[in-house]
Amino acid sequence: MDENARFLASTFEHDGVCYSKDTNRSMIERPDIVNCREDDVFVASYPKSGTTWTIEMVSLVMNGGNVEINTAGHQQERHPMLEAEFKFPLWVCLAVHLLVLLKPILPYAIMELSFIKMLLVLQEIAFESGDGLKQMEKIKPPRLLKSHLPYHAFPSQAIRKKCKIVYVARNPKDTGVSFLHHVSMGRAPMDYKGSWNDFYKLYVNDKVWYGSWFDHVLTWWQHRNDENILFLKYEDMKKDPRGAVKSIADFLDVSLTEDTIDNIVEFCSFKKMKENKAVNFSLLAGDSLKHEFVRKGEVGDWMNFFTVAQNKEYEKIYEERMKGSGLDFEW
Ligand code: PPS
Repeated sequence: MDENARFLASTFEHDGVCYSKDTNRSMIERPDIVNCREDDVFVASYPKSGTTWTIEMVSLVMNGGNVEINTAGHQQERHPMLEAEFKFPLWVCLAVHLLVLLKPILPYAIMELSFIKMLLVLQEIAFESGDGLKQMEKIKPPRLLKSHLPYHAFPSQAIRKKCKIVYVARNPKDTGVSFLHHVSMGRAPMDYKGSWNDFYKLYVNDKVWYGSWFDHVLTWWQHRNDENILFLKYEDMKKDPRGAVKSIADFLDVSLTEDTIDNIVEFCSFKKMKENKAVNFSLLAGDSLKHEFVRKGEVGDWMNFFTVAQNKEYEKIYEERMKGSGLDFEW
């Protein structure tokens, strides 16, 4: 089986949108099953648009810039992805459960083995918070939650109750390149072994998780003026991170001192986020990943990947799909 066929075999489709099998299918089919509170806040996005970065900013704005809270646990535990439902092989589940049972009597030397440590972290982070629906019930309000769901599949209670939603979008070329690195990180389901040229075929044909970038971004864009939605762009955040923190604070009716804003910007800088174990995936996977999660964080990395022909084809699609939308990106 070629890599693209193997990738597609680990997905399912609903309403014409492709999803990873680690997505909660019942939630996609029944957006009304998610219990939302009026004070829930969401960060929504197409994958690889700067979601983790935005969540850190929103989270710090909500807690008044208290960075200690944000280093206490992995972001996935604090702000779970609603639709995540990670499915692990049976042997991993058995090994983790056995380890948890034996933990009190196992010698220190064994507990220090990196494989054992990894299983324990998996148990703490992935088993618990890898089920978004369960994890969100454990968090104290006001909750900040993550989702990559398209507007039509977003929890209907959140829309009806006018929960605040920060949507972040990134130009589709850099998003596509970042997406390739994500699916190729090395751990199933992110164990894609194809090249950029292979992945481009999936991307341009909307056969990647969460489907078409255009459908996703443009549908949310149509709601940009809804009172409960703040639409941000990754490229603007790069240029003016302070401005982004301020607009998030205004949107959430939080007043912050200038110093606090500076601290949030600093804590969420690319350099700091790359080192921050609570966001950079190193807790989940040690040093074994092929690509870092907080990888390059640049505008324009697509130029290192798109061929001239791919760029020409993509520009044409972009012109057609974005025409008249009033939305544009710098790349
Ligand atoms: S995910 O898996 O969909 O939640 O990924 P997401 O967080 O949306 O996007 C990951 C990309 O965001 C980059 N990133 C940042 N860029 C700038 N500044 C900061 N602080 C920052 N933090 C994360 C990250 O490096 C990924 O982009 P690429 O292009 O792969 O580097």
